[in-house]
Amino acid sequence: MFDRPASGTRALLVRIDFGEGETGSRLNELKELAVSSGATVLGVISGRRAKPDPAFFAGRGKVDEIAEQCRLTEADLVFFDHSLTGVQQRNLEQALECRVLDRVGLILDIFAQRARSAEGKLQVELAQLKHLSTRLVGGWTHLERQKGGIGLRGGPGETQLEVDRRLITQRIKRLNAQLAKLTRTRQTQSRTRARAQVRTVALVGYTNAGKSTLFNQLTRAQLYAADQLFATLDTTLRRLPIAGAQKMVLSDTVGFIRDLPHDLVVAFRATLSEAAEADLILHVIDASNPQRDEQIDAVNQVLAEIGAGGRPQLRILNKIDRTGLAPGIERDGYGKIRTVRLSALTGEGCADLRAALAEIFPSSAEFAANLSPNLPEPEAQSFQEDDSAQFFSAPPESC
Ligand SMILES: Nc1nc2c(ncn2[C@@H]2O[C@H](COP(=O)(O)OP(=O)(O)OP(=O)(O)O)[C@@H](O)[C@H]2O)c(=O)[nH]1
Ligand SMILES: [Mg+2]
Repeated sequence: MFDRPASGTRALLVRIDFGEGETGSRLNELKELAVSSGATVLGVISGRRAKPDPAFFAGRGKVDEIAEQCRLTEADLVFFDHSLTGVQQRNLEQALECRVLDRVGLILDIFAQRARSAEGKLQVELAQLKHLSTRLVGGWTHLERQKGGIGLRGGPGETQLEVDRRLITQRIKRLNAQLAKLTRTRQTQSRTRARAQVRTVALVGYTNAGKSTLFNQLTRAQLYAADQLFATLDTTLRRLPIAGAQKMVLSDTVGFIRDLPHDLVVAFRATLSEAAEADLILHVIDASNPQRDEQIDAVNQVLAEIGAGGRPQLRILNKIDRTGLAPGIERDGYGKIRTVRLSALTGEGCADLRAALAEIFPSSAEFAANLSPNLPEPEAQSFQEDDSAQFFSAPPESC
């Protein structure tokens, strides 16, 4: 049903500059996205325009150039690093005689390939359907209008478009109901953790920043970490034992990206709730990436969107082994810890992060006074080891 590039798809990439200035790193990211989806990149076509053409997005000359390149390279697919309307996508497919996918479609495709858990799969399908429902336009053969009688609603008089819309709406409803069930389970688990006075620490960051590598380094887990975008999709929780600190669980989750499709953020709200409700967010930053400031902004924007903008945040400047930065803790003018510089890969600076966490969540009385006044006070109920043990598995000891 969905427009998925098969692995080995031969793709051309298109990026038009609408006056954003630098396009080099954006093009690199587009290439990484395309490769992460399993495509082979044949070439990149860039251009410049004042504003998108309503019918073809690019100008007529540029469309001809892309069509020519499609013929020469025998491409099967053209990725546009932009949002295309349904009409633009259809017109481009007709003009280029080639499949066309936009940035949202591409990200959704990668998510669809990576989803493993039942919840992840439901969330991706929901986002795909919402995306699809906004793009149903006539003109694609499978969506051709059928002849229907005036005034007839439903049944044989329905147009194919209406049938498609109705089916999609029904499926969205069903998916929402299934997801709501899973969300309730997640809420029960998180209430149990709160009752057990377990602090929740969430790893959050731009895709490929090194969250899973840091998770593995801290918990001795063996999560999949790879030099590709969106290696992680499902949330994983694990106990994070640190001497002198309160009981903590650490969560690793999906990475963020610039212009993350809103439907995807909404669909992933349940997964992202670990971050939204965390006592502390560890914002992992790839310090070696020249785009790190833009990436920090993109992450903060998504955090705000999921209601986590106000959560206490500690910045982790990761990959210092590539930058020449020294490991260590940075404090603000009041002595509060703001940043930890480390390398999740080599382990340098990880002891500083442990020390920082022990300082922020000391096992003795004053909870989190060092970081933020808006941390919730722990509830009075006692900790039930057996209750919470089912939600995370403990590594042998802290590393
Ligand atoms: N040099 C260096 N590479 C690192 C470091 N931390 C992570 N990496 C590499 O960066 C790549 C991405 O790491 P991941 O841990 O998968 O990143 P992630 O943030 O979980 O990425 P997604 O799950 O895709 O969002 C991998 O190739 C890691 O080996 C580091 O401190 N130094
Ligand atoms: Mg990851």
